[in-house]
Amino acid sequence: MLQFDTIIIGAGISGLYQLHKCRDELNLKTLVIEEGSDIGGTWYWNRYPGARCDSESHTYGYTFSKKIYKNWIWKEKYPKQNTILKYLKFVEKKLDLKKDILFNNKIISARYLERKNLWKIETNKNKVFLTKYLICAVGSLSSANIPKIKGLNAYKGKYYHTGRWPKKKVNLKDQVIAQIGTGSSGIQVAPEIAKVVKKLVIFQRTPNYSIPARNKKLTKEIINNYLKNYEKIKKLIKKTPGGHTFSFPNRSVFDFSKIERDKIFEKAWLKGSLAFRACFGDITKNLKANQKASNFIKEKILKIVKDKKIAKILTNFDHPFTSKRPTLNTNYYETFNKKNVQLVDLKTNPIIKITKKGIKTKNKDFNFDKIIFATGYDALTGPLLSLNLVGKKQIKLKDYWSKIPKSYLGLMIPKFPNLFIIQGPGSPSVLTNVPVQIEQHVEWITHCISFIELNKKRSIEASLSSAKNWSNEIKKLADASLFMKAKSSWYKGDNIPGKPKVFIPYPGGLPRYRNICNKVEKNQYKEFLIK
Ligand code: N01
Repeated sequence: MLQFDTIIIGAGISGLYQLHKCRDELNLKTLVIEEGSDIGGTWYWNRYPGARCDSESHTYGYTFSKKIYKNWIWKEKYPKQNTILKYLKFVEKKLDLKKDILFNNKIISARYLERKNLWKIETNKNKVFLTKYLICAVGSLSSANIPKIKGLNAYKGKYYHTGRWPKKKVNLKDQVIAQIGTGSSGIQVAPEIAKVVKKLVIFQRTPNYSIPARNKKLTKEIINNYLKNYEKIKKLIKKTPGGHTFSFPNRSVFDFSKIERDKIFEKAWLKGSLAFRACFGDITKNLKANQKASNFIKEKILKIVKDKKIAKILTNFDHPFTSKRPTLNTNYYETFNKKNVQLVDLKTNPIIKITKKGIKTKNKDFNFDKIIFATGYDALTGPLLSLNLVGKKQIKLKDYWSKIPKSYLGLMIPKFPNLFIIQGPGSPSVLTNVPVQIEQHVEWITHCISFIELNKKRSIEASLSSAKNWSNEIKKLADASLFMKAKSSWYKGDNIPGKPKVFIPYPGGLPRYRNICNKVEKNQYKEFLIK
């Protein structure tokens, strides 16, 4: 049985950086195990038409190396899936990472052997490894959720999930296609496929707020400017709550007249960015202020969509703006003006079952050549639970997390020694521009392992009391936020039957979180049990 110092699960943005740090900085014998046939993580699996990031490209990547930052040119404001893959391949080559990655192996179990102080890892290809440190770099949005709709097995056509899109081109040309789901993925996929299909029927359960992305080619001037400002950008994205370049101003929605306020909203709408929510400091905090932003977006949609009935269904919001993940779009609302696009409101006309030929709703039987599920993920906890982790005293993670995903800082779990999580539940993760959080996590984990090794310790484990306090802190912050005003959201586990209904990520913002993590490190991990 091959033994390593560190095994990292996942070769996405986090796994690649963690490999570099463990292997090249700590000189640990390190292996990455990856289910896919290549690197990329999220950007390997999400190949659906229209897949694009909604963080601005010059902030979406690694900042740890000036050389890497300055030698890669982003050509568009928002990078598309394939561009991000190319970028990651460029980084991989620079750091020579592939030689330590085992592809096409899915972890089927990971068990802590107490006496040996080693993790035993098994893959679906019957490979077994031992390791002292196990680092889960499995992503927060990688467990695709295909809802259990009656009849799916009987369906004769092909169906796809956006997050598991095949490598081989999916032929959609002149076909009749169903799309279920209108979150970030659905909003991106619909306008792209509407261009080629004979008919697209979009099944919407809840309308989402979406701001125009206004993607564009970057001019030489913009490119030179961001390259020149590498140090500044690197500092700035560490200071803002979401790891973007924008922060929230002090000004309130109520400091302005409607005309003045709408001018500010209009400017942000025309610019196109997630920064729309930061037009005023109170949009994400105060329901009444939030309503003003919500009304502005609603008015815009009502103007774009020509059919009044459809426009009404698209604006029948049941949650405050930003209480669920806000999205950016390219011609999403305009798509509903096309003759080949139809919207089905699942609130009034729910799906009864999937049939051999298509979908039966309360009011109609549809035939489809293919069905696209843009139905999201078992977010944050799902990817970790799928590893079948077993900690001290044979405790299964699935049982340990049956009521709440207990962790400290989202980085470590009591009873699971030497197991680290990047982007885990209990960390800011999905509420941030992901690579910024990833770098912070990878660096914290690297320092922590270095501390254990230098001090010749056997193991480190989050204490029960620190995990309990951390859950309370998350609850307190979430309860005071607008996130809890959403009737149903994957931030709270509402989208997966049987999942604990608690707010999962840490909602206190990156700077506050980073300070806490830094303090823990400076105090030599007092909140942890070290042996
Ligand atoms: O998934 P989602 P996503 N019947 O969960 C609907 C990141 N991301 O893949 O709102 C009918 O947001 C569900 O309806 P409802 C980003 O963090 C980023 O779109 O639950 N409908 C919803 O409309 C994002 O937030 C980017 O009522 C069902 C949709 O499916 C996260 O990934 C791009 C249903 C799911 O939306 C997830 O986004 C893509 C059912 N049984 C993703 N079950 C960018 O950076 C679910 N739905 C641009």
